[in-house]
Amino acid sequence: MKDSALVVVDMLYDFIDGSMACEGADGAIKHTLEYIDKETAGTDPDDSGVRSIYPILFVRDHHPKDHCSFKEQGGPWPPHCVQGTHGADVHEALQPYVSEDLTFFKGEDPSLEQYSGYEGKNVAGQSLREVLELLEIKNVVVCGIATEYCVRNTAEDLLKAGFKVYVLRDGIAYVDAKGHEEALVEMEKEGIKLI
Ligand code: VGL
Ligand code: ZN
Repeated sequence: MKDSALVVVDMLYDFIDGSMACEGADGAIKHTLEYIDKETAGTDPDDSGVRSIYPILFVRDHHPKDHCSFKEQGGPWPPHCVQGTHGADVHEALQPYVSEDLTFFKGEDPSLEQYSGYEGKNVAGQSLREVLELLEIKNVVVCGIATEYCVRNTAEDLLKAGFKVYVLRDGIAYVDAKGHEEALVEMEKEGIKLI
């Protein structure tokens, strides 16, 4: 698709095989890699014959060690994605596609839960939203972890902002199977396309 970007949400070790290992994470990474390969090396799916330039943006949960979402602070989660730890790193299979300008950090404020990557910031202080606008993106494909939390919130914020939003059905992993299925149904109702 023309004017498209892929947003990879929280494909980070703590959500893959760490303190919050999610169901389906390995499969989601594999599918995402296949999708990237197809989109960057294959023919354009809208058949215009023109290969699109397809930016890949990464969202990273990036918490201080006393973040309010952690159990010790009264939050719902075990400590995860603590700044400077391996658990906060993007999976190595995706590293070749990572660039600093297109990496957006969220959850850095100790007193704020931030599931959506939409207002995540890169090192230059630009938000995901700003960069998508600068790149004149109209269609956003979202994949990542976890369906019910960061994927859903990011996809919904993008939809509200006027982007066409697609979620890679096989490129997502989840905390809870029922929550995952419910989130997919809700997202579809709202106008997010599952592809
Ligand atoms: C997430 C729970 C806590 C997510 C992040 O990436 O979905 N979930 N922090
Ligand atoms: Zn988090």
